[in-house]
Amino acid sequence: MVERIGTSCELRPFTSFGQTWYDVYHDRVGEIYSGETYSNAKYKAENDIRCFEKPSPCGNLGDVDNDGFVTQEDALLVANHTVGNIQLTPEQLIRADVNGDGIVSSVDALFIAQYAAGTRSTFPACTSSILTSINITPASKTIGIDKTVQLSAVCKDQNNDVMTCPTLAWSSSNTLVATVSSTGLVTGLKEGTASITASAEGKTGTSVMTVSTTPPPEDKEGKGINPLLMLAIGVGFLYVILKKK
Ligand SMILES: [Ca+2]
Ligand SMILES: [Ca+2]
Repeated sequence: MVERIGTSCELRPFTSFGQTWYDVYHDRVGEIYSGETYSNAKYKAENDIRCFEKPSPCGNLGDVDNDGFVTQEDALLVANHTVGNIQLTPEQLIRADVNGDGIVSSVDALFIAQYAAGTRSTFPACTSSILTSINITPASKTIGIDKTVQLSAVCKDQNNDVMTCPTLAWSSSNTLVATVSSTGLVTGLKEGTASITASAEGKTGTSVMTVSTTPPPEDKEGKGINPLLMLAIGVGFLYVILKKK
């Protein structure tokens, strides 16, 4: 069986001596001498070829060293961390917690090793959405004093898919200028600018509020009076006035 996993390796078959053989190319290093251990086997029999370097099943989870692939090197980093040989950075710790239990342990090292070896197809943490971004709309707005505007948030997960936002904490950078309620309703108080922030799970989104005594007119689309109607009313008035004379 020929096994090709991920996008970093390519098998190029050719026929020789009446049999199919394969060259193995790696997109980072070109042609490699490949077998299960990447050594001493430029031409391997079909049932020996494996190409086991592959990207993370979700986001960059498991890719502890952030080189684009989940390999045994990543598992080794986690293993060394759990026994105290090295200290992973906060970013590496996030990528290393592949079972999503909030701690980096030998279980994570095992799961990464299994994924890199092809005996595991995904990580437990991939199935749960991890908040990665909060986007607030409108991103900026000018409002009048004592006027309000309702902000809304769109949250996305590690796959850049929209997810249900966790409970957001709303805050204003200048509560003298504008306040914000727990549901994102902003009230202008005095002239100035305030950044309104929604945050959850270490992620934030912001919207810039400008409070002005002369805010731009509200969008009256759909509510405006048709000019032709205005004209008709004017003509009607004139008719009534003329008729009275
Ligand atoms: Ca890696
Ligand atoms: Ca873990």
